[in-house]
Amino acid sequence: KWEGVETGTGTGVFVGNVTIGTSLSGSTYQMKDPTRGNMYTTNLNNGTSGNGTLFTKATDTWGDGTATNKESAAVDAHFGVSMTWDYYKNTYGRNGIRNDGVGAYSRVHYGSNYVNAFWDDSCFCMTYGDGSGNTHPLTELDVAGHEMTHGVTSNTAGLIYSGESGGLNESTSDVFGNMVEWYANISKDNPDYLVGELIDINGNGTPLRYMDQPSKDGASADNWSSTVGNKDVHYSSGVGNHAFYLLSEGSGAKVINGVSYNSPTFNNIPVTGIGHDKAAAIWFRALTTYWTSTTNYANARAGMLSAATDLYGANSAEYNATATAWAAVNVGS
Ligand code: ASN
Ligand code: ZN
Repeated sequence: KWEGVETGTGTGVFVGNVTIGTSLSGSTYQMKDPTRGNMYTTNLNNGTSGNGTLFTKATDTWGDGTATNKESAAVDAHFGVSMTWDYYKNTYGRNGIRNDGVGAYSRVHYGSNYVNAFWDDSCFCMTYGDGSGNTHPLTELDVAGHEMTHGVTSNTAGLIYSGESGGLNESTSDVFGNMVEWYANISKDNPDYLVGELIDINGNGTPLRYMDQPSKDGASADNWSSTVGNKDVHYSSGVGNHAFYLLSEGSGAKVINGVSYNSPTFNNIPVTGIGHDKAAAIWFRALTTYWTSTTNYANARAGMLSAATDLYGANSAEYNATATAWAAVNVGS
């Protein structure tokens, strides 16, 4: 600990009670973390432009877990950036989104009834709405990891946000968003292969997306087809999400942390998983070493095979599982 660096306590809407990195300026605490690239969190207070106002207060205790307390969503967002920062740093040695030690900031309470969250390269920041009725903020951990990963993708492969490369871009954000959940391992937000399962974006308790069988959302693709690149990138992402699930957990039915999954495959090709940590390591190496702005699903498979060779060897179980997982979503054979 050094001058000005503090550890605060917060209660988020989704994370529950956590410690967050803060700082002390004079006698005022700030929601700003010098230990993670000075990342900070601001209040847009229903506005839709500008940097927002840095969260500050006289005590280092933030939020109460309710969405009406404006600090609660900020605690979730701030904690989400912390865990994403720590995941990339401690897993891959990546020092922030650009690997330059600079933290991205978060803006919460964007607009009114805004049911989305987004990353913006130009402000190097992410933004969260308060959801339907302004009572369902979008500040879940896997959403924070998803949005920050858009920054990582922009600064590495640079996958163009349309067609198959756009689906792969979205899938990369879903993959690492969920990896952040596994890394943080919070009991109030159990790690899973679902995206946005706590934010109740559909109003009926269902998640935004499912990686085991993406078509469960009613729109996403389970497998590659020649027209999959015509879908919205949040639906063509299903091909990549399904491949990641299969590479991690394998095909068929499974219960993990109390959640039931079922992952049928293209042509019933059986897949044996290698675990999400190895699957993510192969994905990350492909993203940062082999993929380019125009990488489609066939190229994604090729890049991951090269990455698997680098990490585990040419005839490794991990290489073979990567080949089979992509074949099982109709990419290569
Ligand atoms: N939440 C969405 C996403 O990160 C926003 C968008 O459509 N770009 O993909
Ligand atoms: Zn996205």
